[in-house]
Amino acid sequence: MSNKPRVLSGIQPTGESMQLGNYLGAVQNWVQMQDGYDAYYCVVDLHAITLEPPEPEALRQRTRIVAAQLLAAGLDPDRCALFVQSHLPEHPQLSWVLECLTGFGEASRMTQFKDKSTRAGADRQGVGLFTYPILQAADILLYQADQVPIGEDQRQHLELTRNLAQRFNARYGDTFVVPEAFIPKAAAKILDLQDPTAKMSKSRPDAGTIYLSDPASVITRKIKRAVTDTDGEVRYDPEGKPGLSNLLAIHAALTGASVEAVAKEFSGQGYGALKGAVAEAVVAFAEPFAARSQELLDDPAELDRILARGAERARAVASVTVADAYAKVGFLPAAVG
Ligand code: AQP
Repeated sequence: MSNKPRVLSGIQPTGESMQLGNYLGAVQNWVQMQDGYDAYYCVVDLHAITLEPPEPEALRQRTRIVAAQLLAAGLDPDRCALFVQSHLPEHPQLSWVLECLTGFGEASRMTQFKDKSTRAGADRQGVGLFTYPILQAADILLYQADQVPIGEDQRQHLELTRNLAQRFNARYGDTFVVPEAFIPKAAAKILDLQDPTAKMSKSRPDAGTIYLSDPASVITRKIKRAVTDTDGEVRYDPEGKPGLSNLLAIHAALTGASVEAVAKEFSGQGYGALKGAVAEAVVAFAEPFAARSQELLDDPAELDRILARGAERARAVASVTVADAYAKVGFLPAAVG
């Protein structure tokens, strides 16, 4: 048993690739946290059917793609447990108990549900979309995570997770670690390039989202066409100049500089020069990343072995948590033999 603090986070296998916001807002931190933490990272495929469910083969392929991309980003199966959520029935098992502790009004206040259900349209609002933050709470609490590295968009869900952990603990006795959010300062919310009032997302139109599998020419075009403003001054001002500030944040997060330093470097140069430099920085990251991801995808048997090892490590923790929680709730243990 490791005495390092534990970290857990997940990413959905929606779309054919992760997008730049997933990487800068979350995955970059996952990679950094592998050494100081006992790290569990999960491809949350159960969450990927909450909107329009993909074709079964597409879902399988997307799950492998995200896993390959996480490894290409720098996750090391010897230093973290990388696994697929649906390989562990413990996730829905715990989720049910947490659903029964969640208020209907409490779940209705989740802004991601409001956003996604509005975008999905009234006829495609499934109950799964409504309850997915509770499954997400189960994903986290199962592993007794101390820290959860996420983008700003997930802060409210983490707050729900904390509330549910505290509620369960108060009712049934100390069972769950109450986790803390770990949100990066610099790239907590990468914005849509075409609509900088919204976060960059796989479920938004393509033109505003940079996929890490996009070819260099597509990345460059998307950045050159990014919506900015008309005053022509390069300045970091997320409120007044969200589009431009987003470009500065992307550049800063990829190069390790501060947004202020990037703004200073490009001040007086016009938006074209900044966009060119941002495109270059994204391409310099995305090209080798895509090549490495493809190499890993070319050996699906090895990828599946890595995921099986990760699931085994995850199960060792998750099964203990579920057994404890179920016993505390009062479910009759199944007799052996
Ligand atoms: N734009 C973003 N900026 C910073 N962080 C972000 N994250 C997502 N978008 C941004 C972080 O990425 C992690 C994994 O996200 P996810 O794919 O599991 O779910 P999501 O937040 O719903 O991401 P998408 O791209 O918007 O997917 P769809 O459109 O399929 O729902 C999370 O930690 C998230 O904070």
